[in-house]
Amino acid sequence: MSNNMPQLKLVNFSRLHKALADSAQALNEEINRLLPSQEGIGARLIESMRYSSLNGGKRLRPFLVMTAADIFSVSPSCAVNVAAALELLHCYSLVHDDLPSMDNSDLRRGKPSCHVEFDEATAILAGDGLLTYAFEILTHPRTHSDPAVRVELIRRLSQAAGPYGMVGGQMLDIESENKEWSIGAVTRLQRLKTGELFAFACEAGAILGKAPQPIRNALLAYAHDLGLAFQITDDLLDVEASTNDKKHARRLGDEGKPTFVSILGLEKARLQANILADQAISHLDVFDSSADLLRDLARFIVERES
Ligand code: GRG
Repeated sequence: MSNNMPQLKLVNFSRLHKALADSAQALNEEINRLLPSQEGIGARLIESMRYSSLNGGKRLRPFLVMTAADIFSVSPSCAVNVAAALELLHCYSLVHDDLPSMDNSDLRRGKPSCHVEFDEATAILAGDGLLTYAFEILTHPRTHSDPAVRVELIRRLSQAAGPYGMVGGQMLDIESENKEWSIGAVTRLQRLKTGELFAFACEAGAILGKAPQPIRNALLAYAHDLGLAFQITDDLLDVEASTNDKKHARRLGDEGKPTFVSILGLEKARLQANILADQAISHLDVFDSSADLLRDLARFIVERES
Protein backbone atom coordinates (compact mmCIF):
# COMPACT_ATOMS: atom_id res chain seq x y z
CA MET A 1 0.00 0.00 0.00
CA SER A 2 1.52 3.38 -0.96
CA ASN A 3 1.93 6.10 1.65
CA ASN A 4 -0.89 8.25 0.37
CA MET A 5 -3.43 5.42 0.50
CA PRO A 6 -6.07 6.07 3.18
CA GLN A 7 -6.11 3.51 5.97
CA LEU A 8 -8.94 0.99 5.88
CA LYS A 9 -10.79 1.60 9.13
CA LEU A 10 -13.22 -0.94 10.48
CA VAL A 11 -15.99 1.07 12.06
CA ASN A 12 -18.99 -0.44 13.75
CA PHE A 13 -21.88 1.65 12.47
CA SER A 14 -24.56 0.29 14.85
CA ARG A 15 -24.20 3.28 17.22
CA LEU A 16 -24.46 5.64 14.24
CA HIS A 17 -27.50 3.86 12.76
CA LYS A 18 -29.33 4.13 16.09
CA ALA A 19 -28.47 7.82 16.41
CA LEU A 20 -29.58 8.46 12.80
CA ALA A 21 -32.89 6.65 13.43
CA ASP A 22 -33.49 8.55 16.70
CA SER A 23 -32.78 11.96 15.16
CA ALA A 24 -34.96 11.14 12.11
CA GLN A 25 -37.85 10.24 14.44
CA ALA A 26 -37.47 13.45 16.43
CA LEU A 27 -37.32 15.40 13.17
CA ASN A 28 -40.48 13.80 11.77
CA GLU A 29 -42.36 14.57 14.99
CA GLU A 30 -41.19 18.18 14.77
CA ILE A 31 -42.23 18.54 11.10
CA ASN A 32 -45.63 17.04 11.98
CA ARG A 33 -45.95 19.63 14.75
CA LEU A 34 -44.87 22.51 12.52
CA LEU A 35 -46.93 21.43 9.50
CA PRO A 36 -50.13 19.76 10.77
CA SER A 37 -52.53 18.28 8.22
CA GLN A 38 -55.37 20.59 7.22
CA GLU A 39 -58.79 20.17 5.70
CA GLY A 40 -60.76 22.44 3.41
CA ILE A 41 -59.51 25.56 1.63
CA GLY A 42 -55.68 25.79 1.61
CA ALA A 43 -55.25 22.12 2.49
CA ARG A 44 -53.70 21.18 -0.86
CA LEU A 45 -50.63 23.38 -0.40
CA ILE A 46 -49.98 22.06 3.11
CA GLU A 47 -50.54 18.47 1.91
CA SER A 48 -47.98 18.97 -0.90
CA MET A 49 -45.47 20.40 1.62
CA ARG A 50 -46.05 17.46 3.99
CA TYR A 51 -45.81 15.02 1.06
CA SER A 52 -42.41 16.47 0.13
CA SER A 53 -40.94 16.62 3.62
CA LEU A 54 -42.35 13.50 5.33
CA ASN A 55 -41.29 11.11 2.56
CA GLY A 56 -38.21 9.43 3.98
CA GLY A 57 -34.72 10.52 2.98
CA LYS A 58 -31.49 9.93 4.84
CA ARG A 59 -32.02 13.02 7.05
CA LEU A 60 -28.26 13.64 7.20
CA ARG A 61 -28.48 17.42 7.53
CA PRO A 62 -30.84 17.33 10.56
CA PHE A 63 -28.63 14.67 12.11
CA LEU A 64 -25.61 16.97 11.73
CA VAL A 65 -27.47 19.89 13.34
CA MET A 66 -28.60 17.83 16.32
CA THR A 67 -25.28 16.00 16.78
CA ALA A 68 -23.17 19.17 16.54
CA ALA A 69 -25.56 20.97 18.92
CA ASP A 70 -25.26 18.11 21.41
CA ILE A 71 -21.48 18.69 21.63
CA PHE A 72 -22.32 22.09 23.17
CA SER A 73 -25.11 20.70 25.40
CA VAL A 74 -27.78 22.63 23.47
CA SER A 75 -31.31 21.64 24.41
CA PRO A 76 -32.60 19.05 21.89
CA SER A 77 -35.89 20.99 21.55
CA CYS A 78 -33.95 24.01 20.19
CA ALA A 79 -31.75 21.89 17.95
CA VAL A 80 -34.65 19.96 16.42
CA ASN A 81 -36.32 23.21 15.45
CA VAL A 82 -33.23 24.31 13.50
CA ALA A 83 -32.92 20.79 12.06
CA ALA A 84 -36.53 20.97 10.84
CA ALA A 85 -35.99 24.40 9.25
CA LEU A 86 -32.93 23.10 7.40
CA GLU A 87 -34.62 19.88 6.26
CA LEU A 88 -37.68 21.81 4.98
CA LEU A 89 -35.34 24.04 2.99
CA HIS A 90 -33.47 20.99 1.64
CA CYS A 91 -36.83 19.46 0.63
CA TYR A 92 -37.74 22.66 -1.24
CA SER A 93 -34.53 22.29 -3.27
CA LEU A 94 -35.42 18.68 -4.13
CA VAL A 95 -39.00 19.61 -5.19
CA HIS A 96 -37.73 22.38 -7.48
CA ASP A 97 -34.80 20.27 -8.74
CA ASP A 98 -37.29 17.60 -9.93
CA LEU A 99 -39.43 20.06 -11.94
CA PRO A 100 -39.68 19.57 -15.73
CA SER A 101 -37.67 22.76 -16.30
CA MET A 102 -34.83 21.50 -14.07
CA ASP A 103 -33.92 17.78 -13.83
CA ASN A 104 -37.38 16.62 -14.95
CA SER A 105 -37.39 13.71 -12.53
CA ASP A 106 -40.56 11.70 -11.90
CA LEU A 107 -39.28 9.97 -8.78
CA ARG A 108 -37.96 11.30 -5.47
CA ARG A 109 -37.06 9.11 -2.53
CA GLY A 110 -38.68 6.19 -4.37
CA LYS A 111 -42.07 7.89 -4.72
CA PRO A 112 -43.66 10.11 -7.41
CA SER A 113 -42.09 13.59 -7.35
CA CYS A 114 -44.22 16.42 -5.98
CA HIS A 115 -45.18 17.75 -9.44
CA VAL A 116 -46.23 14.24 -10.53
CA GLU A 117 -48.28 13.54 -7.39
CA PHE A 118 -49.87 17.03 -7.41
CA ASP A 119 -49.16 19.28 -10.42
CA GLU A 120 -46.40 21.63 -11.53
CA ALA A 121 -47.90 24.85 -10.14
CA THR A 122 -48.54 23.20 -6.77
CA ALA A 123 -44.97 21.85 -6.70
CA ILE A 124 -43.55 25.34 -7.33
CA LEU A 125 -45.68 26.70 -4.49
CA ALA A 126 -44.84 23.77 -2.21
CA GLY A 127 -41.14 24.55 -2.72
CA ASP A 128 -41.73 28.27 -2.12
CA GLY A 129 -43.73 27.44 1.01
CA LEU A 130 -41.03 25.10 2.40
CA LEU A 131 -38.30 27.67 1.74
CA THR A 132 -40.03 30.64 3.35
CA TYR A 133 -41.45 28.64 6.26
CA ALA A 134 -37.91 27.48 7.10
CA PHE A 135 -36.92 31.07 7.85
CA GLU A 136 -40.12 31.76 9.80
CA ILE A 137 -39.29 28.79 12.05
CA LEU A 138 -35.85 30.25 12.78
CA THR A 139 -37.39 33.54 13.95
CA HIS A 140 -39.36 31.76 16.67
CA PRO A 141 -38.14 32.05 20.31
CA ARG A 142 -38.46 28.25 20.52
CA THR A 143 -35.37 28.11 18.25
CA HIS A 144 -33.29 30.04 20.81
CA SER A 145 -34.17 32.51 23.55
CA ASP A 146 -31.44 34.96 22.38
CA PRO A 147 -32.58 37.01 19.34
CA ALA A 148 -28.92 37.54 18.30
CA VAL A 149 -28.52 33.78 17.93
CA ARG A 150 -31.70 33.59 15.84
CA VAL A 151 -30.49 36.39 13.53
CA GLU A 152 -27.12 34.67 13.13
CA LEU A 153 -28.84 31.41 12.17
CA ILE A 154 -30.99 33.25 9.63
CA ARG A 155 -27.95 35.09 8.22
CA ARG A 156 -25.90 31.90 7.79
CA LEU A 157 -28.78 29.85 6.36
CA SER A 158 -29.66 32.54 3.82
CA GLN A 159 -25.98 32.71 2.76
CA ALA A 160 -25.76 28.92 2.46
CA ALA A 161 -28.99 28.57 0.47
CA GLY A 162 -28.85 31.70 -1.69
CA PRO A 163 -27.06 32.95 -4.83
CA TYR A 164 -23.61 32.52 -3.27
CA GLY A 165 -24.58 29.10 -1.93
CA MET A 166 -26.92 26.33 -3.10
CA VAL A 167 -28.89 28.35 -5.68
CA GLY A 168 -25.61 29.60 -7.18
CA GLY A 169 -24.38 25.99 -7.30
CA GLN A 170 -27.55 24.87 -9.06
CA MET A 171 -27.01 27.56 -11.71
CA LEU A 172 -23.41 26.37 -12.22
CA ASP A 173 -24.77 22.83 -12.48
CA ILE A 174 -27.08 23.89 -15.32
CA GLU A 175 -24.25 25.79 -17.02
CA SER A 176 -21.87 22.83 -16.75
CA GLU A 177 -23.84 20.71 -19.23
CA ASN A 178 -21.69 19.59 -22.15
CA LYS A 179 -18.72 21.59 -20.84
CA GLU A 180 -15.28 20.19 -20.08
CA TRP A 181 -14.77 21.67 -16.66
CA SER A 182 -11.64 21.33 -14.56
CA ILE A 183 -11.68 19.48 -11.24
CA GLY A 184 -11.42 22.89 -9.53
CA ALA A 185 -14.57 24.16 -11.26
CA VAL A 186 -16.53 21.02 -10.39
CA THR A 187 -15.32 21.22 -6.79
CA ARG A 188 -16.59 24.81 -6.56
CA LEU A 189 -19.95 23.80 -8.08
CA GLN A 190 -20.43 20.94 -5.63
CA ARG A 191 -19.22 22.97 -2.67
CA LEU A 192 -21.96 25.50 -3.40
CA LYS A 193 -24.72 23.13 -4.47
CA THR A 194 -24.30 20.52 -1.73
CA GLY A 195 -21.53 21.63 0.60
CA GLU A 196 -22.96 24.89 1.88
CA LEU A 197 -26.03 23.26 3.47
CA PHE A 198 -23.80 20.64 5.10
CA ALA A 199 -21.65 23.50 6.40
CA PHE A 200 -24.66 25.30 7.82
CA ALA A 201 -25.85 22.07 9.47
CA CYS A 202 -22.61 21.70 11.42
CA GLU A 203 -22.11 25.38 12.13
CA ALA A 204 -25.69 25.76 13.40
CA GLY A 205 -24.90 23.51 16.38
CA ALA A 206 -21.98 25.78 17.29
CA ILE A 207 -24.08 28.94 16.79
CA LEU A 208 -26.79 27.55 19.08
CA GLY A 209 -24.09 26.73 21.63
CA LYS A 210 -22.46 30.18 21.29
CA ALA A 211 -19.15 28.46 20.57
CA PRO A 212 -16.06 30.61 19.87
CA GLN A 213 -15.05 31.24 16.24
CA PRO A 214 -12.11 28.74 16.13
CA ILE A 215 -14.51 25.98 17.17
CA ARG A 216 -17.03 27.09 14.54
CA ASN A 217 -14.21 27.02 11.98
CA ALA A 218 -13.24 23.47 12.92
CA LEU A 219 -16.83 22.32 12.33
CA LEU A 220 -16.98 24.24 9.05
CA ALA A 221 -13.75 22.62 7.84
CA TYR A 222 -15.15 19.18 8.80
CA ALA A 223 -18.40 19.92 6.95
CA HIS A 224 -16.72 21.11 3.76
CA ASP A 225 -14.62 17.95 3.46
CA LEU A 226 -17.62 15.82 4.44
CA GLY A 227 -19.79 17.49 1.77
CA LEU A 228 -17.26 16.79 -0.97
CA ALA A 229 -16.74 13.21 0.19
CA PHE A 230 -20.55 12.81 0.14
CA GLN A 231 -20.80 14.17 -3.39
CA ILE A 232 -17.97 12.03 -4.78
CA THR A 233 -19.57 8.93 -3.19
CA ASP A 234 -22.92 9.96 -4.71
CA ASP A 235 -21.24 10.08 -8.14
CA LEU A 236 -19.62 6.68 -7.55
CA LEU A 237 -22.95 5.12 -6.49
CA ASP A 238 -24.57 6.64 -9.54
CA VAL A 239 -22.03 5.03 -11.86
CA GLU A 240 -22.42 1.68 -10.05
CA ALA A 241 -26.22 1.88 -10.42
CA SER A 242 -25.95 2.65 -14.11
CA THR A 243 -23.48 -0.23 -14.60
CA ASN A 244 -25.85 -2.65 -12.86
CA ASP A 245 -29.00 -1.35 -14.50
CA LYS A 246 -28.73 0.39 -17.88
CA LYS A 247 -32.30 1.69 -17.55
CA HIS A 248 -31.21 3.85 -14.62
CA ALA A 249 -28.03 5.15 -16.22
CA ARG A 250 -27.27 8.45 -14.48
CA ARG A 251 -29.88 10.68 -12.93
CA LEU A 252 -32.23 12.23 -15.42
CA GLY A 253 -30.97 15.65 -16.43
CA ASP A 254 -27.41 14.81 -15.34
CA GLU A 255 -26.26 13.41 -18.68
CA GLY A 256 -23.36 15.35 -20.15
CA LYS A 257 -22.47 17.05 -16.87
CA PRO A 258 -18.91 16.80 -15.55
CA THR A 259 -18.58 14.90 -12.26
CA PHE A 260 -15.69 13.90 -10.02
CA VAL A 261 -15.88 10.41 -11.49
CA SER A 262 -15.98 11.55 -15.13
CA ILE A 263 -12.88 13.70 -14.54
CA LEU A 264 -10.86 11.56 -12.09
CA GLY A 265 -12.00 8.05 -13.03
CA LEU A 266 -13.40 5.49 -10.57
CA GLU A 267 -10.25 4.58 -8.66
CA LYS A 268 -8.94 8.10 -8.08
CA ALA A 269 -12.43 9.33 -7.16
CA ARG A 270 -12.78 6.57 -4.55
CA LEU A 271 -9.34 7.38 -3.17
CA GLN A 272 -10.16 11.09 -3.04
CA ALA A 273 -13.43 10.43 -1.15
CA ASN A 274 -11.52 8.42 1.46
CA ILE A 275 -8.82 11.08 1.79
CA LEU A 276 -11.53 13.72 2.32
CA ALA A 277 -13.25 11.58 4.98
CA ASP A 278 -9.95 11.20 6.86
CA GLN A 279 -9.30 14.92 6.51
CA ALA A 280 -12.80 15.73 7.79
CA ILE A 281 -12.16 13.57 10.86
CA SER A 282 -8.82 15.28 11.52
CA HIS A 283 -10.59 18.66 11.78
CA LEU A 284 -12.42 17.22 14.81
CA ASP A 285 -9.20 16.81 16.81
CA VAL A 286 -10.20 19.85 18.88
CA PHE A 287 -13.10 17.81 20.29
CA ASP A 288 -13.11 14.86 22.68
CA SER A 289 -15.31 11.78 22.33
CA SER A 290 -18.39 14.03 22.23
CA ALA A 291 -17.72 14.31 18.46
CA ASP A 292 -17.45 10.54 17.88
CA LEU A 293 -20.76 10.33 16.00
CA LEU A 294 -19.49 12.99 13.58
CA ARG A 295 -16.32 10.90 13.12
CA ASP A 296 -18.42 7.78 12.45
CA LEU A 297 -20.58 9.68 9.97
CA ALA A 298 -17.56 10.72 7.89
CA ARG A 299 -16.58 7.05 7.47
CA PHE A 300 -20.18 6.01 6.85
CA ILE A 301 -20.62 8.67 4.12
CA VAL A 302 -17.90 7.07 1.98
CA GLU A 303 -18.77 3.46 2.81
CA ARG A 304 -22.55 3.66 2.30
CA GLU A 305 -24.18 1.63 -0.46
CA SER A 306 -27.15 3.91 -1.21
C1 GRG B 1 -33.41 23.75 -7.16
C2 GRG B 1 -32.38 25.68 -5.90
C3 GRG B 1 -32.35 24.28 -6.28
C4 GRG B 1 -31.34 23.52 -5.82
C5 GRG B 1 -31.23 22.09 -6.02
C6 GRG B 1 -29.92 19.80 -3.76
C7 GRG B 1 -30.03 20.16 -5.19
C8 GRG B 1 -29.91 21.59 -5.54
C9 GRG B 1 -30.32 19.24 -6.11
C10 GRG B 1 -30.55 17.79 -5.81
C11 GRG B 1 -30.02 16.98 -6.95
C12 GRG B 1 -29.00 16.04 -6.49
C13 GRG B 1 -29.38 14.62 -6.56
C14 GRG B 1 -27.83 16.49 -6.04
C15 GRG B 1 -26.73 15.61 -5.63
C16 GRG B 1 -26.48 15.48 -4.14
C17 GRG B 1 -27.63 15.76 -3.31
C18 GRG B 1 -27.69 17.11 -2.75
C19 GRG B 1 -28.52 14.81 -3.12
C20 GRG B 1 -29.70 14.95 -2.30
O1 GRG B 1 -29.33 14.90 -0.94
P1 GRG B 1 -29.49 13.57 -0.06
O2 GRG B 1 -28.80 12.42 -0.72
O3 GRG B 1 -31.05 13.35 -0.21
O4 GRG B 1 -29.11 13.87 1.34
P2 GRG B 1 -32.09 12.77 0.86
O5 GRG B 1 -33.28 12.37 0.01
O6 GRG B 1 -31.48 11.59 1.55
O7 GRG B 1 -32.41 13.90 1.77
